[in-house]
Amino acid sequence: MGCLGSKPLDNTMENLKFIEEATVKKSPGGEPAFRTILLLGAGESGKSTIAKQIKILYHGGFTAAEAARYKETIHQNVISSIKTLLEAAAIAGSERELHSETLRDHVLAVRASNDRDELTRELGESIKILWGSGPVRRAWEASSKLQVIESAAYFFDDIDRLSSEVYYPTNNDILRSRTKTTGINPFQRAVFVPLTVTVKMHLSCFVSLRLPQHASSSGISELFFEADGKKYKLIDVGGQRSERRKWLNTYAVDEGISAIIYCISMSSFDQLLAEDIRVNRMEEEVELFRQTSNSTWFKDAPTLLLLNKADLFREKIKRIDLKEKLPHYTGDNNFDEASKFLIDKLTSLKRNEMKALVTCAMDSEDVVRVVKDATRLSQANKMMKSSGSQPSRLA
Ligand SMILES: Nc1nc2c(ncn2[C@@H]2O[C@H](COP(=O)(O)OP(=O)(O)OP(=O)(O)O)[C@@H](O)[C@H]2O)c(=O)[nH]1
Ligand SMILES: [Mg+2]
Repeated sequence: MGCLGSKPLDNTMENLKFIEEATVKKSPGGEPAFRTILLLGAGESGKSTIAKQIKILYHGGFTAAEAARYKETIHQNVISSIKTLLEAAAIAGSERELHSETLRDHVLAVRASNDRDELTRELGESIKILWGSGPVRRAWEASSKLQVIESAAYFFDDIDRLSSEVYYPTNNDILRSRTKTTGINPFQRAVFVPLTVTVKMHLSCFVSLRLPQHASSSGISELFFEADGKKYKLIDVGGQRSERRKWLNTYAVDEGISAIIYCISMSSFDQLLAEDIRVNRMEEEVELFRQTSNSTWFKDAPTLLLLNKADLFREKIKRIDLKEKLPHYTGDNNFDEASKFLIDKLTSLKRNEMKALVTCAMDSEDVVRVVKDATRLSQANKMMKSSGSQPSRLA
């Protein structure tokens, strides 16, 4: 059962019922039966994590099949992270230490493993020993220069549990897992064709298309939920450069976009962009926000800006001097002062209605606030565009 007095909607059958009801109820020119909220932001800013939290809050969590797929993802995250750290340690000159008697066999075991392998007890033991070693710790401390997921330490610290034969991912593990979102499946839009019979006739086809595919994409790209008696569709897109041109496809949905939840990672100020390691992540995020929120297509949608990963930011500023990394920042390494600086800077870049929140996507209370504000913005939006003309390019 979902919380907040909401109606739980399973991803498949219940979602289809929801769509069918909404489609039937919609009258031409009338109030739409549900409103669409779009999640935007650069890669790894936390969009899918917000969507997962909403699924936990409003659908009551994940099914056993979904959890099994997340288990694979988590194992892949762990193996690829330790391999990246080992490579970095070797490049940083720790190869001799890695060949020491205590580490050698464990290094070999990890290097011989494949990202898609199962995380066995033995491999888990090797990772545990390596995670406690000097070369890997030093590589982790310099990890903002690497492409390693920020949840890696959380996973390594709990490696015994994760590599156990009876391991079953908790909601927290699932929230920490990482898969890049790729694309919006064009078939998903076909569901909105007002032919309920189509939905019925091709039920199995639609069900399979809408199932999360954790192995190849993030899992949730569309999620339906009901809050305060109103229905919403949440669209989660991929944020990496190659994915952004697909953002405009979201305009082809029937109802138009009633609000945007825009994620920016606060902890990205010292990180390098996965797509181009010459670029600072936060600079990319700020410029992308400026462009997107003033583009012809998105500028009128009320925006809830999330300064996300506040927990990581809070930890990071204990050891990294913000003045050195954050252009134009002259204040102290103080959380409130730095957050205000970022909010002011980002708010000044958007001309139309927006509200900013500092969030940690791991924190369900924060996500409850996000839903409250986003649905309020969505309901207050009287300017919803209906689809029809599809834009060609992001300005
Ligand atoms: N500690 C912490 N980790 C977070 C937070 N938000 C997201 N993450 C983690 O950051 C990683 C990336 O998050 P995603 O939600 O996959 O990012 P995304 O914006 O969907 O990325 P793309 O799909 O590539 O566009 C995941 O491992 C999350 O667990 C947060 O507020 N705090
Ligand atoms: Mg994603």
